[in-house]
Amino acid sequence: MEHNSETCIFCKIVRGEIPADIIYQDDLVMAFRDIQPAAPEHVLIIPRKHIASFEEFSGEDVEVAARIMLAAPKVAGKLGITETGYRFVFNDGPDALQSVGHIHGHLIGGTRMGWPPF
Ligand code: IU
Repeated sequence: MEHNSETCIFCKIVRGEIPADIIYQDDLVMAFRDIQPAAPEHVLIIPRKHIASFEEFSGEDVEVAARIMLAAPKVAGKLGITETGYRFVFNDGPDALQSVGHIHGHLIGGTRMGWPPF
């Protein structure tokens, strides 16, 4: 898994080196469409800062963590799924199948989902 901000694919998106379909951004977070959508609407919300996992969040990142959560309803509003609802999921570590080592929340919706996810 990627732990280096120089080569991290999501850091490249943050730096504008790789294009992305950006839905929302501010000074601390960015939200863009997943390239392999798992649902009719699938947006990733990430910190601009390279934070690999929940374990890497420190006390300095409280505002970043809050801003990720605050971005979710903004993104849902732009996607038009506020009323129908959505899921906001973080995969952290191997059992959760995290594949990109820059923490990201999957905001998915636009369809009726099932639970549990396995
Ligand atoms: P995961 O929870 O780490 O497995 O999620 C990684 C997601 O990043 C996955 O849904 C990919 O489709 C998505 N993604 C992307 O949107 N753009 C990319 O360049 C790469 C992965 I690499």
